[in-house]
Amino acid sequence: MSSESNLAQIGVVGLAVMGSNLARNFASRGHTVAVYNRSTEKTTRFMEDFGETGNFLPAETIEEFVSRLERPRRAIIMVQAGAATDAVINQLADAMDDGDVIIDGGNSLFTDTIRREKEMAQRNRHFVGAGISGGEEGALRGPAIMPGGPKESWESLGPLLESIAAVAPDGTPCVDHIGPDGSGHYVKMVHNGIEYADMQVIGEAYQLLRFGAGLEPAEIAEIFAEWNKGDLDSYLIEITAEVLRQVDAETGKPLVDVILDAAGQKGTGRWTVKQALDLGVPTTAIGEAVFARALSSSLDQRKAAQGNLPSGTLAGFEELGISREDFIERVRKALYASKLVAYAQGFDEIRAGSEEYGWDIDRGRLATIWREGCIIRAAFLDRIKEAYDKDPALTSLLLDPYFHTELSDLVDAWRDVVIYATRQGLPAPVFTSSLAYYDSLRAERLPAAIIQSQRDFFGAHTYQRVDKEGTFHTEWSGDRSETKLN
Ligand code: NBP
Repeated sequence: MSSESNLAQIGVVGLAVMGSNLARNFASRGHTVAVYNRSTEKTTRFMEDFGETGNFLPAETIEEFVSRLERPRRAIIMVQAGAATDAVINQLADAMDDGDVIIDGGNSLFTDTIRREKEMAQRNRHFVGAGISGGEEGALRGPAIMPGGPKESWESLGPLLESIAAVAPDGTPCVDHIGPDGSGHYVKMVHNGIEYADMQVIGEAYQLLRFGAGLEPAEIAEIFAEWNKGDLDSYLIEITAEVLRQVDAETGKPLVDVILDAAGQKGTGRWTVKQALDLGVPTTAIGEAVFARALSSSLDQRKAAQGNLPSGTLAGFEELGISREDFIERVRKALYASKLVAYAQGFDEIRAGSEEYGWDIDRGRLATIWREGCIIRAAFLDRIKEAYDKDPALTSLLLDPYFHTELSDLVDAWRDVVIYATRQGLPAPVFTSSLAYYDSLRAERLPAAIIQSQRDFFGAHTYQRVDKEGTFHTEWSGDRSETKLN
């Protein structure tokens, strides 16, 4: 019910799926919510559909919308990332006053958020880039929220955001101030990168069970449902079991068999990898997952190659000499180990970003707010939280004593599965590259010494020695003597 007399505690701009669900979530917690959308039809439809379910104040112009907010005004933008978000921020800033707060809840690139916060600070507007995860359902019932921006804004926004956020099993709301300026959108970006890797490893496990062990989707659904009761307990495993049970009404086939196997992407996975490249963080699991989606969508190339490239001699499942039950369990372990690598790498990228941009992100607290509401919610985030709480400077999650013990139990099966996948000609890029990452991390010597020699050979790029301080160059095209340069 709208009323001219009251003012709204919060406003939502953008009434597509995310904005309308978020507005409904705020209203369901007893807040009065001003709502505005560029095209008025959406606002009208929103009021027709949901106007009676809460206290909404609809507006037809930005000025009217702003006039309906109590001070300091707080407006959350849920529109397309990029130019649309910039346009709305500027319209709001024009209509608002000093000290008002503009929150961008979309999937904005964190460097845009850094720029926008600076621009808004010059105009005495508080700007908060808040990563919001959980999709449509999360927005409506309780998302995980990752706000950056000034600490003062968090003080005024915190209680409002806590009221709509998901709640972890121990009662903690899944929202926390991540750090200054773009840190909220940065961690949301990495969250999405981890999500790409998590989805891909589940896909790889499915592929091995389906085409390696020859199981039907409904049987794999039961296996995933079982896995969901143990270490792999997570939203993504849970929904995959549901997906695999789904039968296409038109053909009677498992739905997964009639869906085109070309994965889409909107960009946050790609951003995570680009940023990782810029910071020199080896997020190989996320990178492979992004490339796996790109490869799946290269339909012309795939069509040209299907049945057309030599496979070499492949081993059938039976020739592997293990029982189906044993294979299933090894795939579970390989999935768990690869997933650990993906999360460890994602948290490494968060530490690197935090250092680069001076954000001081607490990784334990971040793991806390990913335990509910968001797409990567998983039981083992409790363990990640404990690991960073125990040692905030942990070099790699894989070195935490709990995960170290888990890995001792997983690594043999992981190696076996990578061998089996290769012998069967079934692609498992994240399983495989994560194992290579793991072995690289634990190796005493890497072939990088060869690379350093090559670089010195053709480009005089110099090298360091293991046995003495300094920088050295060998006269490769001369007498091959070594010079110490400093
Ligand atoms: P969309 O990303 O599809 O954006 C649609 C909204 O943007 C509409 O309200 C549209 O208004 C508005 N808009 C556009 Br387009 N250009 C505009 C402009 N120049 N000025 C004002 N408004 C403009 O909506 P969504 O899927 O609800 O997502 C909203 C945000 O949340 C996005 O940043 C998205 O990445 C993020 N997000 C989405 C999900 C998800 O699961 N979908 C999850 C997490 C985050 P109109 O009606 O007048 O065209």
